[in-house]
Amino acid sequence: MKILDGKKTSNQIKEEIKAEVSAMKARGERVPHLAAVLVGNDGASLTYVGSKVRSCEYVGFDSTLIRLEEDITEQALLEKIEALNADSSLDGYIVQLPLPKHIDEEKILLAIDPKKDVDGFHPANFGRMALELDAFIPATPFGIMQLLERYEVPTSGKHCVVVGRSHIVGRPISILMSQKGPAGNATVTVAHSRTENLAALTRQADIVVMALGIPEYLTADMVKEGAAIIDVGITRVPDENHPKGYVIKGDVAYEEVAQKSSFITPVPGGVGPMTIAMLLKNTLLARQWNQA
Ligand code: L34
Repeated sequence: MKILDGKKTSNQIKEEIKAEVSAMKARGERVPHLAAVLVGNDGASLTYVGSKVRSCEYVGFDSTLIRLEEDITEQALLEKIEALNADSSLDGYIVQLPLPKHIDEEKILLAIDPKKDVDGFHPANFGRMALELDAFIPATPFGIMQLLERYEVPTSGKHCVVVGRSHIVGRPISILMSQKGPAGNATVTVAHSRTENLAALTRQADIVVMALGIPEYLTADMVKEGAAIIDVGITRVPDENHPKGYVIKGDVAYEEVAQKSSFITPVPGGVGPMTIAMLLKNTLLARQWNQA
C-alpha cells in the first residue's frame, strides 16, 4: 500500500510555482494576484480560505482577502463581483462556497468573468474542460489528477467508480478521468444517492473516488483487493476529547480500507492540500493566459 501524500505533493507543486514566480519577477513581470471572497464566518471556510491566502504569500503571489457580512444581500454581492471583474490588477478570484442560504449560488457563479474564474465553476470553463480545450479545471479534481499522475497510479483501461455527482468534484473528475491523457483513459461509472447496490459496484472498481461527504462510508468489504482509493470527503465530526472540539474524517474507513488498497489518500493530508496547490496553479495560468 502506498500513501498518496497530498501534503508532500502540494508542497512540491508550490515550490514549482514559487520558482516560476521568481523567474517572472526576474523578467520584470507583474506577479499573479488572487482575490478570495469569504461571506460570513463558517469555521471550515475560514480555515480553507486562510490557507489559500497564506499559500499565495508563500509562492510570491499578491493576494487579497475580501470578507463580507453573513447578511450581505445578493445584489450587493453581485456588485462586488462586477467590481472584481473590472479590477485589472486581479488575475483571478474565487467566491468560497457554501454561500448563505439567501444567496443563489448559481447566480453568483454565472456573474464571474470566466477569464478570472480560477475555480473553474463557470459554465464556460466547465464546457471548455469537457471539450478538452484550455480551461480552468476545478482545483479539487485537478489535484486528484495530479496525484494520480505523479504517483503513476494506473488508470488507462481501468474501471473507476466515482461516488458523488457534485458540480465541483464528482461530475468533473468523472469527465477528466475518461478523457485521453495522463491519469485518463479510465472507464468511469458515476454513482450517487439513487444508485442501487453501490457496494457491488465499488467492489468491481480498480479506482474508487469517494466524494459523498459521509464520514467513513466506504468500508473494507466494499473494495476489491489492490484498488486505488481517493478520499475527497472532509467532515468535521464533533469530538470533545480533541482540543479543537472536532476531528476531520474522510468518506473512507481509512484503517481497514488501507490494508486492502494499492494506493490511498489520507484525510487530512490528501486531496485537501492539493486543492490549494491547484488553485495557485490556475492563478498562474490566468496570469499567463490573460497577458497573451
Ligand atoms: N469556491 N469553494 C470554492 N472553491 C473551492 O475549491 C472550495 N473548496 C471546498 C469548499 N468550498 C470551496 C475548498 O477549497 C473544499 N475546499 C478545501 C480546501 C482545502 C482543504 C479542504 C477543503 C484543506 O486544506 N484540508 C486540509 C485540512 C484542513 C483543516 O484543518 O480543516 C487537509 O489536509 O485535508
